[in-house]
Amino acid sequence: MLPVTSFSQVFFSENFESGANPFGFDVYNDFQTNASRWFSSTLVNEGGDRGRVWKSTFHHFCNDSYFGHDVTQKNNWNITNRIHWRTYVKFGSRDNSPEWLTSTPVSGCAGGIAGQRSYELKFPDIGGGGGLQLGRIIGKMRSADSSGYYGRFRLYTPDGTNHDHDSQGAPRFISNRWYSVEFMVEDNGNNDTVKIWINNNNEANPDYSYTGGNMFDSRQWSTGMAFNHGYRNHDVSRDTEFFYDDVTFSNSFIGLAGNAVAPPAPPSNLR
Ligand SMILES: [Ca+2]
Ligand SMILES: [Ca+2]
Repeated sequence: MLPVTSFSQVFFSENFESGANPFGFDVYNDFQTNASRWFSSTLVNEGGDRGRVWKSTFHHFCNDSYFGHDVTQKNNWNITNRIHWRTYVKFGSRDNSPEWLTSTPVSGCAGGIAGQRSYELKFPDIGGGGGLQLGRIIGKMRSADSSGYYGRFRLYTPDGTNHDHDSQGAPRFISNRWYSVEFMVEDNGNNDTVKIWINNNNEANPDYSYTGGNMFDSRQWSTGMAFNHGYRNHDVSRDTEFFYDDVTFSNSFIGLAGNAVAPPAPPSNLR
């Protein structure tokens, strides 16, 4: 067993195995645009370690709306100076699929998203709304290059820094594979720390680690703060699929779900 402090607490956890939508969340954002041709979502059974998961399909059309599940911070969450967030994600259901294509403008789309053609999903968007914009911590699932075949996880901190999961050597995402994505934000005054783990159960060896500066202020993490799971501010040049499962927030390392065995590496013949 790993040692845990007496302050260790899982604030929220949902694996979609039982219950009904919105499951353990406070809110499920169906397409705000009320246009099913733009977006659809459903519960699907992946089997194996994942079981039931949430699947969203983004159709080739303009769309800039919330699409996922939200939860708000409760008054009994002992967040103190640290937040851990972990979720499993999968992009597409075929190998070698360009799930992260950037898009050419779509006729009729609002001009406001014209400058944001790169594939990007905000997942999660913590602290959005409610006047907490300045404290916003945003996870971004986005294109890693112009080919569309590779994705990355980028954590944006309120000081304006972008932390890319692959910038210290970790592999980028490919289609049709599950990835456990965990990050930690720890407020230590003017010497804050960000860590990111990808399919990684070793707390001491994150895939990305950075300490320095005043990146965020934990005094802004208070009851009612939003943990939004899913905002898309781009259109797509083809239909894309995004799956997620096992959403967990804690004030200590979460690691991999179940038996904590990392998933096998993709076959070497995949690009
Ligand atoms: Ca599940
Ligand atoms: Ca700070």
